Amino acid sequence: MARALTLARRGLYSTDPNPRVGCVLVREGTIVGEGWHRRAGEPHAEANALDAAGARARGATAYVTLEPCCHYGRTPPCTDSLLNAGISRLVAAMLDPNPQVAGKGLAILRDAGLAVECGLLEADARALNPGFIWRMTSGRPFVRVKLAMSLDGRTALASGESQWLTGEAARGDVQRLRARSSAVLTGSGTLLADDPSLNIRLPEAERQPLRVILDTDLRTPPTAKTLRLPGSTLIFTAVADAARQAPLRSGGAQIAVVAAVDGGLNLHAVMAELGRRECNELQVECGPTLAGALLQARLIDQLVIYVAPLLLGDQARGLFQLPELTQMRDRWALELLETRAVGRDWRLTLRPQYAPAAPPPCHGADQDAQTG
Ligand code: AOF
Ligand code: ZN
Repeated sequence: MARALTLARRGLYSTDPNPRVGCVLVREGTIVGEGWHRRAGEPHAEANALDAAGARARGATAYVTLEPCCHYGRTPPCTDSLLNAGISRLVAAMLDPNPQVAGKGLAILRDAGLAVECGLLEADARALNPGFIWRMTSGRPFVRVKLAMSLDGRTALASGESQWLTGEAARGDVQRLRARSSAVLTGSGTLLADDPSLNIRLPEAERQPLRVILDTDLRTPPTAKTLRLPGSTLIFTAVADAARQAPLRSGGAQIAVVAAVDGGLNLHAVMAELGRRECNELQVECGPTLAGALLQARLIDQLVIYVAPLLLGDQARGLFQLPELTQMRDRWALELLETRAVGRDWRLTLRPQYAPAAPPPCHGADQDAQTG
């Protein structure tokens, strides 16, 4: 299964909106075939592994990082292929949260007489697909907010100048976080101040994530750099007036209208629409206004903060615009998940404490997880 997870990781930048999945076929202690899912529309991990194994798949055990599908999507059901190939035992790391599968894949294989187990290295399998799991279970993307700050917690000078806080290695790391995301989102404030490209400039990136701008009053200029780059841009606004939208539409942007609340957009409506557009992981790179609004809406699932070894002083801007706290017990508590050095900077990965617990573990994991 560890090998299957390694294979699945090869799809980190390319399977979207599908999950990253790997499969290893073992017979008499020998690997007879392996495969991974590369891209939506192309064969699933199991199909690739079966193809590699050929006749040697008969009687083998299949280790798959996700429950095999049992439905016709862009490709036929993997349960059929596994049965036709004569697999005798199947070990899955986790159930497929897709309601079209959700336990039915394992039930079909069990009913057909295979020995079926689920839950092996489940935590690792879940960590591979936070966005897919989140979207399938809640209808909205997994929201990762990336921020960069000085050691004294400042993101920009009072003038707004913020380039370049972090070093080259951290900026490369951000490129990789973008590359694994379905979409990269920013607010109109950042767009107007920095004119960011929001794209991926990595040789290994096979696709450009959707670029998303939250722009309540439709202030985005049709000349914005991000609109001219390959890939799609989606602007959320409260402005329903077609005449005001026209210059941006003819500049190539898609526009979605959502209601305004408290001077900003209804962020839950934005996330629901991104979920409908099959957005798994959403990377937010924004200023303090949007970061504060997302936190207050309890829509931040993960915070990635790069800390640069420099000081900007107390006149510089902070990370989150939030209502003043008058008592410590109202503080925003964060759980620190990881710290690591990235070049000359530090990367902190955190989870706001309000985040709901992970979905329950695989059914049957307790009775079936005894695999050698
Ligand atoms: C598997 N193995 O490698 C993947 C699975 O449109 P399709 O045919 O690609 O189906 C997509 C759905 O199949 C996806 O939502 C998820 O439930 C499952 N993905 N399943 O058995 C794989 N990528
Ligand atoms: Zn499948």
